[in-house]
Amino acid sequence: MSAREEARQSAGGSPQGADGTQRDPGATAQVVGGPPQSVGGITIVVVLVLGVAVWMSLQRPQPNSVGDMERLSRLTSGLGDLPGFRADAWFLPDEELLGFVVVPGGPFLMGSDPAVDRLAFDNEWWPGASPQATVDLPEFYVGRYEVTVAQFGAFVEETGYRADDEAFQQPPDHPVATVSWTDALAYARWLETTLREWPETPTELGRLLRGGWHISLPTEAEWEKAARGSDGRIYPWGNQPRRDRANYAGRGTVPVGSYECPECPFGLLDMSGNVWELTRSPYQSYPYDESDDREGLDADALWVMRGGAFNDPERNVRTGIRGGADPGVRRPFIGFRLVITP
Ligand SMILES: [Ca+2]
Ligand SMILES: [Ca+2]
Repeated sequence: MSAREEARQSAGGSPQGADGTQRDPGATAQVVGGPPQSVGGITIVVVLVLGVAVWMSLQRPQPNSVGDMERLSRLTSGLGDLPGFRADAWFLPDEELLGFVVVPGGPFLMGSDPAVDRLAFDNEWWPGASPQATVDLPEFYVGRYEVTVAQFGAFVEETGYRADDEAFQQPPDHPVATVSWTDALAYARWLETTLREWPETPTELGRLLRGGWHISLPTEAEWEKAARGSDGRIYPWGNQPRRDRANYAGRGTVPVGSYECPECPFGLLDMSGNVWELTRSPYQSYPYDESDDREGLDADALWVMRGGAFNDPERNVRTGIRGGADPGVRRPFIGFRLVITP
């Protein structure tokens, strides 16, 4: 048994992760603990980062089979009238900022207080006197919706990127899933370049991207602030679970934005449920600290994912939930949304 499995077992929660050790899609990761930092670990991280860089370069446009390209052409050419999305803009949302909304700079309450949130897992508590902490973030932009099948399909069609066929099994306006952390970042990088160069990119977005801002996955702090705003609420809409506000405890994904949520901060939809959302934060114990995100990683590293999915119980769609995904894992309940940050 690996150290991580032991940590999972001893956590008292479900001992499984989204790492292929469990086939039941309802059993999503609850991860506790992590390996100690070490010099050897840092070396492995360097090797890992280089390995990923080489692997990414190999993933750059490669022709897929003729059959693959024909299938993808059919996918996107048949989507000309997808309501709410722009066929002329890679099926991004038909909104002023192509679906991105601003999250103003300022502090928010991160983590979970088990005295307030009785469903909180202990990996959501901060060490020390208070189980929650105030974290201050500068302004950033976040997608109102999860990235869709059509959006990811447009990227694959345009670049020949090798994705898993399973990513295209759901309807075009559903969140894309069965994508890995690497797939998600590849899409983000492509979209950043594409929108930086496109003459029709909305002025505000173009200004950001040409000014050096980047499109990426959110950090888990960015994700959590976007999901719960500044008042420490347990769910995006308030402190009680609501089946009319998010797709959870169900059987499958639904089109993004299907559940209205007027109470949700920043007008964001599906932060809870539909699909788990990958972040660019490695799984580490709290206190949350972005500055050490490259330390202590080794072959056991996980990426934090947030928000729960269509097949999770209410406990897993709280704003404080922290799941973990192995870097290469692709699952039908794990997807992502994007941010634009300085
Ligand atoms: Ca979600
Ligand atoms: Ca960290």
